[in-house]
Amino acid sequence: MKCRKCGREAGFNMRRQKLALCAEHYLEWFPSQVERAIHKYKMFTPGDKVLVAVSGGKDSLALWDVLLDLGYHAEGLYIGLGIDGGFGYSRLSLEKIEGFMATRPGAVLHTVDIPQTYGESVPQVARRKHRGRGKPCAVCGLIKRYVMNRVASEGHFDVLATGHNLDDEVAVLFGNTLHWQIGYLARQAPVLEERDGLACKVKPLCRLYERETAAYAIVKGIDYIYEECPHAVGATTNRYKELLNQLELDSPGSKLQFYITFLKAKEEGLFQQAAEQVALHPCQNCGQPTTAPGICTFCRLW
Ligand code: Q46
Ligand code: ZN
Ligand code: ZN
Repeated sequence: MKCRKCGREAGFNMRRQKLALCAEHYLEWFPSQVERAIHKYKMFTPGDKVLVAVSGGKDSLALWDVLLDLGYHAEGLYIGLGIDGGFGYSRLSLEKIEGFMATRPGAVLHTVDIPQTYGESVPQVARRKHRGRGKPCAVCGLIKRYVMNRVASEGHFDVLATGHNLDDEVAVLFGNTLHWQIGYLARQAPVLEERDGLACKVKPLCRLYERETAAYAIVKGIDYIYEECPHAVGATTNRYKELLNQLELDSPGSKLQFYITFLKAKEEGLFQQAAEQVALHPCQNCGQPTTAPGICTFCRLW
């Protein structure tokens, strides 16, 4: 295989678009794809302040790296969940982020440590609340969404960017379709506009495959945490990912096709009825937007 740009030996083959590239040209191609998605979905402009949620994994660090290289004003946010899993998952994640920061002088990181700030780790709160049948993910998701939104609004950020890649998006889409969760389908999008104190959320990697973000991180020399969160083991989305990988193997490009045709159908008005939004009002305790009467679900947790 030869690189399409320079004819040298290609190390990367994107079968979905029959594109082979050498390492040097891969490092040009990947950011150009991110930039394309930012423009296509009108995510943000160079004048905007972007808060990137970083977990220490390949996707979020690759995203932060690309946004900084592209010249965007992108600050990081790390949420310490207090998850150990026998190998110090949270500690290791932060170490990777700090390692990344050392290569990026001037990069700004905001850190919110949940056990230090609220007195309990995510698994502890989940156990106390008996939510989610032994899995802290429901509580964790709620806490992360809350903290991200609070930091974004207090820091006057224009958008909150997450590292969700195409595989993540397609797995969620598959699950939502399998159960015809119309409300979730109506809300799944590369951009969720700001409303009533809820920060605008964007996913600039939504059209890039997981293996492509991993390749970018490796070639760029970004040291990221390989281990998944210990609670992700056996997650339904991982099973969907395996199924979809099988499909992709037989028919390259099918994941991207599934996602893009879904977005197109939505643009044409599918799910519009379900897109009607529940009214939000400020929580009586913390002022963050909520649909719950009186006090928000986050404040109720503590
Ligand atoms: S929700 Fe669940 Fe994740 Fe939180 S507890 Fe780990 S797997 S980190 S995306
Ligand atoms: Zn080349
Ligand atoms: Zn509240």
